[in-house]
Amino acid sequence: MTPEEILARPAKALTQAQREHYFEYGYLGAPALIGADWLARLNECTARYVEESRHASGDGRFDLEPDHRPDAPRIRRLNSPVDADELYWEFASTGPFVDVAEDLLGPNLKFHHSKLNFKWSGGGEEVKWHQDIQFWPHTNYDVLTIGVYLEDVDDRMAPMGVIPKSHQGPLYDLYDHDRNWTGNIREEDVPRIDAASAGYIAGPAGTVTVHNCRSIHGSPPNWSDRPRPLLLCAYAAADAIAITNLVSRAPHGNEMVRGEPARWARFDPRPCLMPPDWSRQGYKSIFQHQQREAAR
Ligand SMILES: O=C(O)CCC(=O)C(=O)O
Repeated sequence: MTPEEILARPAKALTQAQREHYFEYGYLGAPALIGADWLARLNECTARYVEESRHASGDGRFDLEPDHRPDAPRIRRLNSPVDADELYWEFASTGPFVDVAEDLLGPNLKFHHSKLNFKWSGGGEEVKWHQDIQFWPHTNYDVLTIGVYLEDVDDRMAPMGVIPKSHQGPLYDLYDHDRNWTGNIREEDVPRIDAASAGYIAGPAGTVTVHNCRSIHGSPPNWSDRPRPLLLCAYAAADAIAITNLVSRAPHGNEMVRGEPARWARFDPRPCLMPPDWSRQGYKSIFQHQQREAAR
């Protein structure tokens, strides 16, 4: 569907101005969109995983910072929360994210994957500038990621930043010159992206972030004294078909969450960089790639 066709449909969760902002700038922030009930359930569940992480090794469910300790957890990410706990799947497949996705992608929707980035207090690691679609190419770019801050996030807590209108610009090379996947835009390309123009999305707990899969985004280290938990779920229009098998073995990868599956794949002529073949070694998290831990 074109943006005009999508905008002509009645909105379910967003205002018309928020939808228009997404199509024009490639991202949006919707303050306090997720209600107190969902937040309380998600936070109660998340607190259990923080407890579990104290004795985790960091090789599967959790991505941990190198100095994580049982008495002082430092979690970068809970990988694929929808597979860890039924509550996260209930939220991702039936909660308000699905309405947000419908407002921006139309009525036929697939879930792709999820992650819960904690960005711990006292220096929780930065996410360097990158675009998502090179990690998981699809036949077109009607693919986006929706996030919700589970706690209040102010400007000092490393909110997510997005470069306005970068979804309409080029896709960048996320390999280094030795053809190693780094998962971030090369240093030499950063001056081209106008990082000073980034819009940073802060807000009270329940604030929703959305960014298109081509939008350049990232976030600085969190030097505040509070973690910044951001639950992220990626969705695709039903006719955007994943080109790689990244989520093909995930229980909910490419699962329809609303509407009808596509009978015809839709192709966008703009080329997409292909990621490495992660089917043998498995995908490491963006933090491990960007911090060059994946090759160790
Ligand atoms: O957590 C963030 O600030 C950004 C997350 C992100 O871009 C990612 O995990 O791909």
